[in-house]
Amino acid sequence: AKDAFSWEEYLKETSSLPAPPGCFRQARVPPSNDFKVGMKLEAHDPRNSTSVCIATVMGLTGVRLRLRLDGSDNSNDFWRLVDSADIQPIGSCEKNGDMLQPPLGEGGRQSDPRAAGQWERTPHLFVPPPAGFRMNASSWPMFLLRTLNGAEMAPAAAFKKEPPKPPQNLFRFGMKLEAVDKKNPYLICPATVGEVKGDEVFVMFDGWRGAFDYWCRYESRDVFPVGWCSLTRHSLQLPGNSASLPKAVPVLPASPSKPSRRSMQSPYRLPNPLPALPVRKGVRGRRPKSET
Ligand code: MLY
Repeated sequence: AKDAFSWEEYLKETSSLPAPPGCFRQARVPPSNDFKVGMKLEAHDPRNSTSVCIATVMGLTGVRLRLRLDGSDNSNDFWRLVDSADIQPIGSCEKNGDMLQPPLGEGGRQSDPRAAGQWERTPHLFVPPPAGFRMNASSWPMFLLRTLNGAEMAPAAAFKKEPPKPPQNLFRFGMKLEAVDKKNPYLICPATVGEVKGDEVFVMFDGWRGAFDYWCRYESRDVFPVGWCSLTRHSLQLPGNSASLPKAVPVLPASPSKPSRRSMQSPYRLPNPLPALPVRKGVRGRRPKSET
């Protein structure tokens, strides 16, 4: 179909190359997603990564899980790959001699005055109390056991081993990839490496004028090789339709020898007629802005 996104055509249109798979901390062959909605597991609290909480699988998208910490509201859902080191089967925490924690923050129950002083005494299991549950130290453990008892726990075999880090940052300026939009983390979008600095990579979302761009480490689990979404049957966003260039084309470019980051972004579905934009060429030959 004309409006279906094709990396093959897009790479041609933008004279760009995909980042090779060896750049990424992702399995060469994506794992299967053997989770089911409603299953419970243990997850590191994204807002407090040292604490491990009970979470429920709210949805499946490709090989990612939409997770919600039990006791947290629906505004703090987060997404993890089935081979993420941030998730583990129920019981792992106890096995390791760690304590399960209630989720942190406004959505969590820590702010509930009824909970004051209770959490420190919470045993290894934590499940949020139902509304109106009156916590007291003696009924709490029983409640936890009963609630987990009725729940389906994700089987150990569903958790896949996290792939190893590539030995070094192999990303280079201008390479294309698929990346999680951190502001809308259910979305994976076409993106371009805008800069590389040490172990960090600047991820630029094609056609979004920089509004969603971010720096991440090269071994981030939020970046994927071109083709990943199609391979894992995750939906891939279209590039944005903004030209990603200054609105007014400067008469005299400030520094013609240094291509701006923005000029790397690939116009996709530009308005017709096109504004007089500098011709994008020689993407492959360009040097990174900074390699130090
Ligand atoms: N409604 C949001 C969605 C933006 C998504 C951008 N990603 C795909 C880079 C907005 O328009 O701000």
